[in-house]
Amino acid sequence: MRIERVRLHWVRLPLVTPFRTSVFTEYDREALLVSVHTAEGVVGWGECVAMAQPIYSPEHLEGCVQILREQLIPLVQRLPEVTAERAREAFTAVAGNPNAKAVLEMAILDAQLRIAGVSLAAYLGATRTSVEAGVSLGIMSRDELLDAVDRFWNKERYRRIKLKIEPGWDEEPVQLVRKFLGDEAAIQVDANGAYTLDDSERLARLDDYGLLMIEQPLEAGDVAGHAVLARRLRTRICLDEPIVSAATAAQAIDSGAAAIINIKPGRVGGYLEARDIHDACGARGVPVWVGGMLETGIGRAANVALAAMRHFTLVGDLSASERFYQRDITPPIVVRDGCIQVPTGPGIGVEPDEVALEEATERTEWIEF
Ligand code: OSB
Ligand code: MG
Repeated sequence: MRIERVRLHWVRLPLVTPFRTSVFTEYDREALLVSVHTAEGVVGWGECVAMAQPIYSPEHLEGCVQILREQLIPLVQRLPEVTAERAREAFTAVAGNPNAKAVLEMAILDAQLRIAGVSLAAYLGATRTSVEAGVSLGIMSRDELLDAVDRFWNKERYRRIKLKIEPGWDEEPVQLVRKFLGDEAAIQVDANGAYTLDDSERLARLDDYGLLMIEQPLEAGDVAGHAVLARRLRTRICLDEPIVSAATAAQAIDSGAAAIINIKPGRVGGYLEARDIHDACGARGVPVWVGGMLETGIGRAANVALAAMRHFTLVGDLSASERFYQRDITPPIVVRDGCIQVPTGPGIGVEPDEVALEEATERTEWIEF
């Protein structure tokens, strides 16, 4: 494959409702799409899931743009033959910056698979043709929360509900939703690092509600603290923020800090590392699930393909486009009977809708190879 040029697309999509976590509130999804244009006449797409501000992770969108322009794209320009596997190898010359690496690797992989006529799911060795939908619900009022869980669990038959929590909003929403949905409902919580070990007793109160897991109770840097907390809780701990590679996943598991791993391709540097984490966790008997970053249809479709792999036995943050967006930039990803079909077309299996993309695009930039 030969790349002729790359295009950066700055897009902004308003969220249908604000998304509030313990650390940020989003009103719009500002995303960066990367398209790779090849001599073979094929275009590959990637989505950068870094946020506009470095709050959930140290990266931010404009930082990613700079790393792409000054570091990663030049590394790809120097490759005699471009493949996602070679780009990934070349990117090891740059420390960190997983979201920037992931978007370029994804666009290259999409182009390469389109040329080969292979779907991302098939390339990853996926074993399912559809995946169960899960929804992540932000911090909101009691009434809004009951409306939301009624919609997603009862009406749309999503298979799992995740509640964002923080000190002061933890046992209350969990108790409310458990009572409303009953004992069978699959419920988990995500604190985005809002607690400390001093909160152990308060977190242990959540043990009475039959949660699937608690995600990232302590700050990202405190992996060892999670191992201590795990001994104080019956609820299993899942790590998100600090897991950046198969090696960090293996260490978190082997040290007792994590019983479950949330895999986000952006956070770990791409779909190839995500696959390796899936394999490492599978080898340890640790279940994994695909996390979400409020993706547009581009990232969402690719995440669905990833979730179709064997060891993704827990429901991911995989929801319909309409959960976040009135109008997605691709034909909408839909949930039917609580499930999403795995795309079967070449590459990620979806493309932007030209009109919708145009409407959401604030500016673009071409980079010649
Ligand atoms: O911590 O899982 C998280 C969204 C943005 C940043 C961090 C997180 C999230 C979510 C997933 O909870 C939301 C989704 O895409 O469904
Ligand atoms: Mg999380």
